[in-house]
Formats: sequence, C-alpha cells, structure tokens
Amino acid sequence: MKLYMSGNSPYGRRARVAAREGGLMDRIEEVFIKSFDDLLVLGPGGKIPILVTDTGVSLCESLIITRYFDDLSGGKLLPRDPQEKLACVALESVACVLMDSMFVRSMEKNQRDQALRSEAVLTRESKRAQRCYDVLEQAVARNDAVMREGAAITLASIAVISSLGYANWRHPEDEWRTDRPQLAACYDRLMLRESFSETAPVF
Ligand SMILES: N[C@@H](CCC(=O)N[C@@H](CS)C(=O)NCC(=O)O)C(=O)O
Repeated sequence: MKLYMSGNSPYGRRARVAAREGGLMDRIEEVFIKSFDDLLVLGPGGKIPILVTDTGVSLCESLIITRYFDDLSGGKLLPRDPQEKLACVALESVACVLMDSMFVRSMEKNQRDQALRSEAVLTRESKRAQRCYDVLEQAVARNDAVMREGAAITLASIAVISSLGYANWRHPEDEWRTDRPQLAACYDRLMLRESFSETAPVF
C-alpha cells in the first residue's frame, strides 16, 4: 500500500501513527508528496492523507484511513469493550474538532491576504480550540481509560497527540499547556513512543 502524505500534516500524522501502532509498516510505503496537484490522479479531493491499497483502491480522509488500519490490525487501535470504545471515540471526536478548528485558523492566519483575514473567524476558532483543550485536560485528569498511563494506544490518543503537536507548530500562542498539567504530562509521556516522536512536525 502507499500512503501519500507530508511531514507536517496533522491528518497525515494520524494515519502514520495508526500504521505504526497497528503493526502495518511492513505493508506500507510512505510517499512524501511534492505537490498537491499530483494527488488529483488519485481522487477528487486533492488532500492528504490518501491511502492507495494493493488492489488500487484510493481512500481519503484520515478518519476513514485510520479505521481501515484498525481493521487490518485486527482491532488493535480501538477498545473491544463497547463502553470503553464509545468513550474512546468520544474523545477522538473532540480531538478531530480541535484539529479541524486549528486547521481553519491556520489557513485564515497564514494563507489568506491580510486585508481579507477575518478576526471573527480567528476568535471563534481560537475559543473553540480552548474549549477542546479543556475537555482533553478533564479526560486525562479523570484518568479516562484511553489516556491512562500504560493504556494501549488508540485512535483517540493518536488524534489527541497529533492535534497537540499541530498546536505546538501552528498555534503556540494558545499555550495549551498552561493550567493543563495532566494533559501536558500525558503528551510528554506519549511523545517518548517512537510512533509519535518520529512523526512529529518539524518546524
Ligand atoms: N478531513 C481531511 C482533511 C485533510 C486536509 O485538509 N489535509 C490538508 C493538509 S494538513 C490538505 O491536504 N490541504 C490541501 C488543500 O486543502 O488543498 C482528513 O481528515 O484527512
């Protein structure tokens, strides 16, 4: 299989960590894209990540690709217990909201002409991100099963760490660590894992 991505995409990172934690790297070639235009032969979206399976099927969307990796791994990346699984995907969903929100804000901040930049969008997304950081801190402080020290790596912890890594790169002004000691400690602990450390954005 080929996984098309870039080094610093948080969406690509979710797929890359899931591939590693799912034990799939011997089946996957990571392709660092040179241009987004190159992706258009693989599908209409033109976004990374894209996975092309051995049978030539293109999958886009990090959520879909990580689910596919979970299937291929025999379910290593999600808890088996239904209640735990629900709690896990609930946390993952918050991390997804955070990632999307930060991406929107980054586009507004870094890609749009200054004259067209919307302070309203920046403020709205900034507040959204702060609410998400708070919920993540609460989840870790409650010692939720999926974020607990020693817990198996899941699609939730993968999405959380990928989002926070993106925050460090694109939105350091958020200072997400401030007053969120449990989340900060959890991040530092998980960053010691090879799957997270070798996929961290370089900036
Ligand atoms: N919802 C998509 C978002 C993917 C996405 O927006 N990726 C960015 C890179 S971080 C991209 O490819 N942007 C190119 C574009 O917007 O044209 C996912 O979860 O995979």
